[in-house]
Amino acid sequence: MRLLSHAHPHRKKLFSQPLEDLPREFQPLEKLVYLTPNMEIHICEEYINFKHRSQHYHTMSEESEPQIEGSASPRERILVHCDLDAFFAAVEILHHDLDPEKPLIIGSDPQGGRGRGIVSTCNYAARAFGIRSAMPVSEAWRRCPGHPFGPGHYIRGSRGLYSRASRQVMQILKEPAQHFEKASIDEAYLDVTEQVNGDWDAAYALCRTLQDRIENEVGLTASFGIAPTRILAKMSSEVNKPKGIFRILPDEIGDFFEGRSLREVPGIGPKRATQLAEWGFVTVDEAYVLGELALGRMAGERFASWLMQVVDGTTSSEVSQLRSRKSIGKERTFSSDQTDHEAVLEVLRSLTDGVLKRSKEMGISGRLAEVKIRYTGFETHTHGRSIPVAMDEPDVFLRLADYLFATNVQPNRGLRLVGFRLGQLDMPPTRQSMLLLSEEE
Ligand code: DCP
Ligand code: MG
Repeated sequence: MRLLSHAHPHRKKLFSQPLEDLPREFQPLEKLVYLTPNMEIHICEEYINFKHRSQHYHTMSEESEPQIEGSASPRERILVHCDLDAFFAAVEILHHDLDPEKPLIIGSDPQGGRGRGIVSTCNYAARAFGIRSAMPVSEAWRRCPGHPFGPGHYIRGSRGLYSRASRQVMQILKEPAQHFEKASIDEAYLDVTEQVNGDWDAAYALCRTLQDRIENEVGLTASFGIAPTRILAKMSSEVNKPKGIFRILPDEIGDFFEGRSLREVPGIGPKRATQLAEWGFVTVDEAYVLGELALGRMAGERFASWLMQVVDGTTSSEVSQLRSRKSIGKERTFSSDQTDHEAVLEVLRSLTDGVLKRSKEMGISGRLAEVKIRYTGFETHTHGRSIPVAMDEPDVFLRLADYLFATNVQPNRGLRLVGFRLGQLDMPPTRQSMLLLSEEE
């Protein structure tokens, strides 16, 4: 069965989707529409709860331009997704000069099979035993026990090593890309349309060069996906793993989804996939040919609309550090708990100043000021306030930090940590190319 794209050159579509339904990764961040611009907000860890948040966001898909054969049209982007192979395990193998042919499992202590934690990742030799990320480490041990019962080598892992390797790789990746976005410790999106002049073959060659550089300069192998949208690029980088490159040209999207399991689409979790399978849909094309209306009746309009867009290749192709970065923050833990709140406020001011300097360098502004206070005994509170429009004025945020601290700090309590975070970030599109990668502190 051949899939025909629903996309029409002049089709305009209003796409409405509740935020919670899609993974953060695929939410068009900058297009959130809030009912009340200056609402009170409550923040708990990274989860932001808006009192009066609109349930939906709306995005218009653009009218597409007529295409020039063999090259990307002005609006059609060439995106690259890079994902390192068995990342933590590969770094450990490199660092400890281990044999890559022997099964290596990174995760919590297996305690001879009684450990209660999970596996972070494992190398491909361990995957041959059926071991996977997020599997209970006791299950991993059952499949491939460690010394002296079996060949498994279990390591707890060291974040510092992974961060360092990640930084080296990201440095290589961001060099050629006008738009670069680190999406996690081992993956990044690049928009290379301009660099390769809209030429998909040149994009392939560029990925090969980057792959070689990462291997030669850092010692790690990476896989690349090249496609017109983020979600397609991400799916492509999985196809030829490890050390693979896979490309989906705009007119190959339908073929790509033929016979491909719905479960492989990022954003379709086990629950949704099981539900769809119960209705008889296991592959993407089976669900797609139903059409938006019929699928919507069963699985919900929003899901149906989104799936159609994934297959039509009309989901987001925006690459911007703002998509992955939710805030810029700095915090300080005191070597001994502080009772002098004036002194702590001074530290908070300097942290706030540092955050605003950083945001200015990055060309980013923000709408949300958040102060974090941790008391003796680890009790932690965060207090936030938003302003109507995004700004990068240090004075505004210094005043907000002062206010939030003064009105919320509990008198006579020892303070263990103080921090400031700028959230609800915004960045004019023209500044995006100036954005430099920087790690969260
Ligand atoms: N990770 C983790 N816990 C998980 C999943 C991943 O700690 N449940 C860590 C370990 C991985 C790293 O994140 O090395 C990157 O995740 P990936 O999903 O990209 O997995 P890998 O890079 O290990 O393997 P692959 O070759 O499939 O990309
Ligand atoms: Mg990976």
